[in-house]
Amino acid sequence: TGFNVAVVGATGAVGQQMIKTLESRDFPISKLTLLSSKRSAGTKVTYKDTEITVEEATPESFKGIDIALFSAGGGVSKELAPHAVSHGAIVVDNTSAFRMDENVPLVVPEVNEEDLHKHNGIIANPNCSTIQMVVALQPLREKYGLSKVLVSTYQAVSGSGAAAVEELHSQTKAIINEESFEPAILPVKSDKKHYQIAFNAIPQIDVFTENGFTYEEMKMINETKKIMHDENLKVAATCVRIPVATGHSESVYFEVDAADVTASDVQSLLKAAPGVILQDDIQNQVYPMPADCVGQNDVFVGRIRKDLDAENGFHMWVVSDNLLKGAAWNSVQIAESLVKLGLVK
Ligand code: 11C
Repeated sequence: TGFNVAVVGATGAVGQQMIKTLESRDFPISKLTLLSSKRSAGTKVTYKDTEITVEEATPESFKGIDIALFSAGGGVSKELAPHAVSHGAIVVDNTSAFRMDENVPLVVPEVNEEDLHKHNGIIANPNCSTIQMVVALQPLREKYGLSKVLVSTYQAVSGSGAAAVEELHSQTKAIINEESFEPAILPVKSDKKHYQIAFNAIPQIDVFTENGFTYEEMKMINETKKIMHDENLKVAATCVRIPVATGHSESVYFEVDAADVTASDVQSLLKAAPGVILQDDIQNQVYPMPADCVGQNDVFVGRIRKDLDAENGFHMWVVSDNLLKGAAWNSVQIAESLVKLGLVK
């Protein structure tokens, strides 16, 4: 016995990971329906030794579906998620379409699982760079209070999709072979200019907003406040794309309310925190790196140290697989929480 589950965007970078995660978690599924755009329909995907043919997603695809995991872009979610809900499905949406909608809970189970009770059919999965940061900050916030967060990211190209990973590979080869190439995707496919990503760092993820921050930076700021239910939390972000295929890294500076907290207190707390693996032993050069975190569901934290000037300030380094905890795993984890809380009909 189990649920009728649909994955929308089944052939994409995140959709593929969702299918693998449902399988590895042994999620209780009676029937798995795989949906995509017309272009990718017909693709065959193996799930638990069974071959499933991907079908074109239409409003009628959701008849009889209990849980629909969406990761096919904001436009598809806006169009089809309401149809899924009207057919009685619960939607877990991994796009930015509904994240800031006040009727839609924005959930990271380690932080605000209880918000699931307030759902109206749609639950939003936050942006990847937000998720890994709030998992690492939440235990500190709970115990010591949190007043300020300043984050700089070092984000992998797979956050921008499979074509961006291909662009990193082809540019790297071209440069090594001293061949010419024309950047066409990064930083943002739809923006006016494109820049080299191989052997480079691009301080633009998503397009710019009117205040000088990019949308990616504003997602980290607004989503963190919403997930933590704290409009007064001070948050600022600088998001940078680096030539890593998968695994986002973040340098996070934060200030706590409590006095006399030590770096070792922070280490002990994070060592025991759900979803966190502490890798912090500078004597032995132990710290997290994206190459080591690919394929793992956890959030890895290291380089914890006290600021030299600010009494309540700390620095840490946070790394996670952006396609897993940042996307597919957090979505499946939300589905597991919905089942656990008895919220799926
Ligand atoms: C990136 N964070 O690394 C983006 C990808 O809002 O779900 C995820 C975009 C989103 O480019």
